[in-house]
Amino acid sequence: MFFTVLTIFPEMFDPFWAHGIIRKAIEDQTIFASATNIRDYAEDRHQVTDDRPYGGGSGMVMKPEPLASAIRAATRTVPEAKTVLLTPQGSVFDQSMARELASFDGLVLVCGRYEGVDERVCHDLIDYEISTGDYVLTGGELAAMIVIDAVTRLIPGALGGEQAAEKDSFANGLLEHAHYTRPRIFEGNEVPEVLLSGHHQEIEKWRLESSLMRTLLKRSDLLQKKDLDQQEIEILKKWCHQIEKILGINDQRHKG
Ligand code: 4GY
Repeated sequence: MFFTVLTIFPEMFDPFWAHGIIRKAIEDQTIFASATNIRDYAEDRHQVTDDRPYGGGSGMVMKPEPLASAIRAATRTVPEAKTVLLTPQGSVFDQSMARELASFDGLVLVCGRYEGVDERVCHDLIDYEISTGDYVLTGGELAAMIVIDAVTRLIPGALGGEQAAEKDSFANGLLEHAHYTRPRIFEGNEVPEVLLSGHHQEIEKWRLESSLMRTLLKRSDLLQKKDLDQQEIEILKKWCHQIEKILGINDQRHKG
């Protein structure tokens, strides 16, 4: 996978490329990553990348010519690459979008600054407009890092064998189960007994219940979207039954 970032602050990416899974993926040539300064494509003596908005108003707009030249240069280098603009106006980024982007040979990530990007560049040269969430950043750089990070860990070989991407949160549409490590008792709180038992089947069942419970309590929207399998349905029905029993007992009490 080739990542080409277009930005007026390429140095922001130096520490990002230099740590953890991203660094390892670059070293192993699982990904190829670069950040190019849009300013390098400005033709004027002062290498200006912004201009005043037509129609007036405060703030500046990203000029179309340097940005268009930078995008065309990047796609010439990786002709199969898709172009992505990071903007609050885009489709909200999620794990399924990360999977789709991971299937391409290259991504050109365009980071806007100022008040926005000239609409004609967006329209003619951008394949995907993506938002990482409903908030406004000062530029697209942090959002581009989020997309690169989430996509990289889905590329075969980027994660060590132990931490496969298929096993983790969202791979199955559920939140991750709770995690514990030593010590067995921390500030009076014990690790669930079953995790110390060595019964692998029991542990897997506990983890599925933990996943389902956390998803139900914290993100019931995910549970509504999910195609539940038979085992998951059984667990939810068991809880439902237990809750109905408790409510039944409570009803009896009130009748006296
Ligand atoms: N949210 N998701 C986001 C953003 C900043 C002005 C265009 C977001 O992706 N990007 O807030 N970007 C703006 C700043 C130019 C990008």
